[in-house]
Amino acid sequence: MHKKWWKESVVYQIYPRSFMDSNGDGIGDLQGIISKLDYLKNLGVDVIWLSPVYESPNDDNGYDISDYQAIMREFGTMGDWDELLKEIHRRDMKLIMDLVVNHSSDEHKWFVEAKKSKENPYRDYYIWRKGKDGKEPNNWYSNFGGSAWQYDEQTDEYYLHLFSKKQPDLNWENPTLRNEIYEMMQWWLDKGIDGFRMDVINFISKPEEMPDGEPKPWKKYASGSKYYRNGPRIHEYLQEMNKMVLSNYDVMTVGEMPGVTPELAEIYTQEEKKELNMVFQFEHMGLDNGPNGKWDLKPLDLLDLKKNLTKWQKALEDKGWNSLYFNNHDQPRIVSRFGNDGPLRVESAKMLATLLHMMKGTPYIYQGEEIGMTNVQFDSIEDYRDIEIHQFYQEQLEEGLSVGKIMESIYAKGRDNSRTPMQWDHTENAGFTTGTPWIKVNTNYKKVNVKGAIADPNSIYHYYRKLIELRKEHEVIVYGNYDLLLENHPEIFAYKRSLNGETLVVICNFSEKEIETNVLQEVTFDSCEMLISNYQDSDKEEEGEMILLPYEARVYLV
Ligand code: TEU
Ligand code: CA
Repeated sequence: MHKKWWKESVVYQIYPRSFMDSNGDGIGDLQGIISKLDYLKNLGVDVIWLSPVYESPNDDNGYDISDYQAIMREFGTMGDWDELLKEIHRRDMKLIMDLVVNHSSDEHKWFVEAKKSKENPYRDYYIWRKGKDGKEPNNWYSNFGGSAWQYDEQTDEYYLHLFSKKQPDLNWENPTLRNEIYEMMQWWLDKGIDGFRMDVINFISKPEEMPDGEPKPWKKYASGSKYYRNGPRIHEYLQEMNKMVLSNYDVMTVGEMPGVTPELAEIYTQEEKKELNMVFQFEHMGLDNGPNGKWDLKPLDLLDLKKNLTKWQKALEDKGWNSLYFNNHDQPRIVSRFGNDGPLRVESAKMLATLLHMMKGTPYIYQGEEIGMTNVQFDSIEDYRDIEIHQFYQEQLEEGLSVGKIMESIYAKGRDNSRTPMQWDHTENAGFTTGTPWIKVNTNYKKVNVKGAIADPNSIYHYYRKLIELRKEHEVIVYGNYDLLLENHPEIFAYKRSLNGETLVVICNFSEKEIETNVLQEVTFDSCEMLISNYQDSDKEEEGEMILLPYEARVYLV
């Protein structure tokens, strides 16, 4: 058990565009965030992760950066940012920034230069290839649809973009580029930030040859992910970054890593390897995907979730560290996805929170999760803002799918589900802006909002506060080992945590039914204290038998 502040912390993610607008232009901003810091402090979070606030043409809402050392004008100024950091530190919280260095914006000065000629000193900052037989250099598709290569007439070559064509991939093979990035990171760290969340950081190393992906006969392009995820030099780059930059500061790092396995995560996060503190894995977020990926809908089988999360808990138990999340700006709202956003919204949101926050790892809360915000359904595609949604919509239409079918996928999985404005109160636009919001507010804001949640002692918000408080009171929640209970039960997710003779038992009913269980018989106990539960009148167990109400969650200290 190696103690670290970032293991004991709870992180809160802010998506600035949608958090709080201070000047009525309909776009969240830094002064808006500053005005809500007391709210976050009262919730009890320790670390704030800010999604990108850098200068950007906003093709992908700031994940396309045109200047890594400037603040997006819509969000404020560097002065506002300095004030934000100061105000966060004054409240004894920490700030981590988003580091998006797999790609830049095509409007970054490096790329503007690189495009000018093959001899330009910045040319090699990006990944250029000649075409093959008048076509793209290989058959990879971009994660947002279409080819991953964009033809550039001026120099008669293609550049690689794993995301939109306005997000050209940076060439990490080039040591000058790597140094440039390390210096930029250092510049932010010297300003006093407390770490980084690193965007698709396991994509930065690509094999020189860039082989074709395996094509599906009916598709034009194929996935190259096998070649660019966890690529040949990835550990070398992360170790270099750690040595050159991170090791000189007491900071936390979390790498976003689609396609990471527990075996790889162990390497990425174990201390001796000197790479990162933790990673965001994606396996549990893919359990409701059909064979054709995220838009192909499939109901969640609880046994899959139990198996998956348990695998991650066990794999990183002694070496490495887990990050715990159900939500972020790319994922639909968890209460709509794995819970019930109708009559049992409050119960199921609390149950899901219990399940996650009692596991071993650092928990992440995404803005609005703490009040049980839900998915949205806009009637018109015009109301959606996300580039991924629009590219998906266009491609599916071209393939002949019905609008109804396409919208069904967007309603379930679209990223804008989590990007609607934060719901602060019951006034117009949920108190987010006095102007016209850049994306529509969820119509349920009169019922689901911060003001109401603070006033109601039984709200999801107060439940989160309690969960965070418990983490500060019981070491077993942070450092205890994990073991699954009732392995094959299709509706109950139960586990225990143990540390120095202390045991925590976590019991979650994932169904809308009452369920009788004897889970407590699996642990020997003299006395049992209930630490938290989401029903006030939980059935009192007799000889280990208990009846769990719909979505009931309980945590016992044995
Ligand atoms: O996301 C990376 C990623 O692979 C996915 O989560 C992606 O968002 C896609 O939706 C899969 O369907 C990161 C950022 O979190 C995301 O917001 C950015 O769009 C992306 O990188 C590019 O920077
Ligand atoms: Ca604003």
